[in-house]
Parts: sequence; C-alpha cells; structure tokens
Amino acid sequence: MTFSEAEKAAIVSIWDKVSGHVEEIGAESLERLFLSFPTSKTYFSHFDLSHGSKDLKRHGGKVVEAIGNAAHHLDNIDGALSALSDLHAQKLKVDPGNFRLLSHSIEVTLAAHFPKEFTPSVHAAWDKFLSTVSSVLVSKYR
Ligand code: HEG
Repeated sequence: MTFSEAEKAAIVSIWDKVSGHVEEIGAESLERLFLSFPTSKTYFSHFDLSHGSKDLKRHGGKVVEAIGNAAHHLDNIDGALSALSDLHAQKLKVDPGNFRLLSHSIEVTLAAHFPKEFTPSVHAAWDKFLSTVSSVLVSKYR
C-alpha cells in the first residue's frame, strides 16, 4: 500500500499528538474494543480488563507504540512490523476479524480526543493506515 503526501501528513500529524499519551490512548482503545465487541476479550483471559487497569495501560501502550513505529516507516510497514507479524501469526493466532474491530476502536478514540484535527479526510488516511498495519500483522498466517 502506498500513501500520498497528504495521507502521510495526516497520519504523522495525529501521531505527533498521540505520542506523549500512548498508554492513555491505547488503554481507551482497548476498553472500547472489549466493551463493544466482547468476543475480542477471549485472547486476554490472563489480563485484568477493568477500567483503568495496569494491564490495559501497559498493553495499550505497546500496541500504540507499534503503530507509532509503523507511522515512522510508511514506506516500509512490512519491514517495521515484521517481528510483530511473526508473533501474531505463529504464536497469538488472533482471528483476523478482530483487527478491523480494534482499528475502529482506535479511530473512535482518536476522534474523541482530537475532534478538530480528526477531519473526514484525516480519518480516511488513518483508516487506510490501520488497515495496512492489520494486513501486515495477518500476512504470515499461512
Ligand atoms: Mg496484538 C501482543 C501490537 C492487534 C492480541 N500486540 C502485542 C504486542 C504488540 C501488539 C506490540 C506485544 C508484543 C511483544 O510483547 O513482543 N496488536 C498490535 C497491533 C495491533 C494488534 C499494532 C493492530 C493494530 N492484537 C491485536 C488484536 C488482538 C491482539 C486485534 C486480539 C483481539 N496482541 C494480542 C495478544 C498479545 C498481543 C493476546 C499478547 C499479550 C500478552 O500476553 O502480553
């Protein structure tokens, strides 16, 4: 997937706002995922999923940091997420449908935190970006 200059600018400008708040944005995205789509919780039976938990913050922070890594490598997301792609395909085996649900939850979180900046065209760029990240993470399933 290639990104236009305008899409790259939209992705990076939101990332710059997120980068100092990775745990907060990540935890809220996960909380929205688990509340709206409860079947996604099956992968996290070993976590405390209650509001504000350390597990939500720690894991949310890791997920959002990985998205930041991808945002810094828009011309080579495959390479940037290669190890994470191995992990999801070979060890975690998360049903691919969950990636759309998480992407949606992240987009809602971004819209709620940055209502002025998350315009329809910025939203579209982020949707394309998160869909590319998701494709990379499920690309090694077979
Ligand atoms: Mg995954 C671990 C990123 C979607 C379930 N995920 C991780 C880790 C990262 C990550 C950075 C930690 C890896 C490590 O410890 O080395 N995940 C990540 C991204 C996305 C994603 C960037 C999509 C945008 N993950 C995803 C989805 C599910 C899931 C949709 C299931 C609904 N991830 C999952 C589980 C673990 C990770 C169960 C292991 C958690 C643990 O036990 O610590």
